Amino acid sequence: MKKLKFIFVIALVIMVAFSAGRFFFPQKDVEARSSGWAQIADERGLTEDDIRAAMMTYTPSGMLDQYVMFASGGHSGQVFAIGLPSMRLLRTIAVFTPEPWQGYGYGTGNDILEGGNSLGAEVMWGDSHHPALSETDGDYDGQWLFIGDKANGRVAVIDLRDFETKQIIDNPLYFNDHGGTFVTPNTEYVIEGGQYAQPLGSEYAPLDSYESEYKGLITFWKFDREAGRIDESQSFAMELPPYWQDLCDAGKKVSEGWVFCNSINTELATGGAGKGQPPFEAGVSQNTTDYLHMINLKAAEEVFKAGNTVEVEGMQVIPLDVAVQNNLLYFAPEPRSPHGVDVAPGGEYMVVAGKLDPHVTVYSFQKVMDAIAAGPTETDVYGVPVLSLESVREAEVEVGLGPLHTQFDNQGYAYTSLFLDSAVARWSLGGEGYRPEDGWKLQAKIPVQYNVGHIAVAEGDTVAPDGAYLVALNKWSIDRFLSTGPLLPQNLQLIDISQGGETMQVIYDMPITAGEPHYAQIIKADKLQPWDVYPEVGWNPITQSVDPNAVAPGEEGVVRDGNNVTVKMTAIRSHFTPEHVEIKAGDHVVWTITNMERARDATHGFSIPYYNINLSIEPGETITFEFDATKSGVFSWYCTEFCSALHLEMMGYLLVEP
Ligand code: K7E
Ligand code: CUA
Repeated sequence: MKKLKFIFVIALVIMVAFSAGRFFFPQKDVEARSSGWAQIADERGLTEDDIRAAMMTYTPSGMLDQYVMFASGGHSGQVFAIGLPSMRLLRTIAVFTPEPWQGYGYGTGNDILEGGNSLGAEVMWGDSHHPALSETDGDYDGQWLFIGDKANGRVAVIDLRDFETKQIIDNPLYFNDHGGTFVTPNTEYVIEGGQYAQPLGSEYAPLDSYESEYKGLITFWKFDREAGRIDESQSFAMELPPYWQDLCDAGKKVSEGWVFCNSINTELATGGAGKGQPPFEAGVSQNTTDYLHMINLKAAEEVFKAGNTVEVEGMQVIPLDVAVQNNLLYFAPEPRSPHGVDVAPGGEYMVVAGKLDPHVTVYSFQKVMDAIAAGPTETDVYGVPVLSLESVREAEVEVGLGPLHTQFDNQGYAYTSLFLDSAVARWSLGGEGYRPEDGWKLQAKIPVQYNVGHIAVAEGDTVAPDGAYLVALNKWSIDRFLSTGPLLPQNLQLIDISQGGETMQVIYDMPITAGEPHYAQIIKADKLQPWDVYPEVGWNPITQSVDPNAVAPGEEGVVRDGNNVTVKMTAIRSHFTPEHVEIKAGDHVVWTITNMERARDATHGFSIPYYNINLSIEPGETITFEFDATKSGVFSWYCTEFCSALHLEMMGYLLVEP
């Protein structure tokens, strides 16, 4: 049936092309061209599905993509901006790791990277995990992007006007995180859930004191939109039992004001294989259920504002007993070793998938509220009230092996990644406003290659998902690409989910040579309004305003004050002014360069050997860098971007006299 339909469509396309061609061109040309398509398909062994996939993704030169996907760069520490449906990599956004092309960390970006020093120690990489686009009324607004660093417990803020990182915040309480970042529906807070329990701050405590001295954690970073920065003074954390809080999601619409996190290791396992203890992987998986955490953020904010906190390493922390007394925290059992919790578009349902359970479990927010009102009758060992699973469960849907993460579309379907099956399951939400006619039921499954972790649907975690496309972020690619030795690329697969029912099709495989891709979010391209060039000449991208030290034409030169030398320089095709900078060994140099260009894409680079200076100065941008002239000699600088025909001549000499 599908085949017939396809042949019909192709025939129609050829007929239309043919008759149009007859009108415009001599008949012979059209015949040659139409037979050319079929011949190419034949020669390359392309199936009908392949041709359909090509037609859906092929993006001719000059045609722009419909969506932008912001994908975590894993332990590259960066974020990738990828166009959909072409799957073309548009930009690497430098975040936790220096990035040479953008000059990030080689004269610029250093302050931002240093802001992320971990308790004062220099950390020059990150394991970027979950990107979160800023939201207004639960919908992406295209203004800001946040991402967490699991390896070092940090959070970064990216401005989508110039796709550049503006802030890295180190959580002084914890050395790692996983449940970050997620935002509340109006981006009041950036949520950073913890992961591996530890004593708060940099304290030491032996593992046999785990139950009392090790703590779980969630941090609510207050985002100041006006300043474009996280405001640490308005941020707070909440102590949790030392389970391993894993992934979080903010409530939305009916559940706005609440935050949900899954957890593992309610067993309180501390490892110790070889010392008579079960190894971690067994110790952490003994219980048949762990605890879904439900946090009343609105009420927690009140407790924080009332000063009912303790200070640890400069952070305000709501202690666990205060959280319990103030009804800020509730638990409900969740099936074995869950990985994440995802809130449905209307906020009525929270979906949890247990890695060791073939079902997804759907919790009803209304039932949670009812169970809380009825008064929980049980607590966990730390005194946190536990709601019974029966009282809050809405549905259970068998989806397959190793279910992990869930996303939603605009047709009332949910999609869950199946790690062990290497597949994505589509299932219907049986609730009102979704697909009550279908009930809570598995609808279709599509194999992916291979070992899928997160999935991302276009705007699939907002209050108004687009559907259309799903990207599977696969950890293994095995046989999908030419071999690159024992280390293979990861595989992002684009899936067409527009047709509903049982139909889904993989339409593109994108190898990505950075691992491992964790989460991604996909935003409609027209919601992004990046600048073409910086708004005014002399712009400082850190302050997003004109820099008082910007250099105007005619102001260039070298000024000495004792051992302090100030260099003021302009750059415009194909010339740096001044061309010579003559200083003395031992000088401290503060050097400002303003790119005078107003033309789009007219970026100049700037590099000084030995001193590790390497800049990218975009049109209108002003950059200031400093160094101590510790070595005398002759250092030629040059523009590293091939900006014009006379680009090779865009150079100069730094002469450091002994
Ligand atoms: Cu890899 Cu969200 Cu850290 Cu799941 S995460 S797969
Ligand atoms: Cu400027 Cu090359």
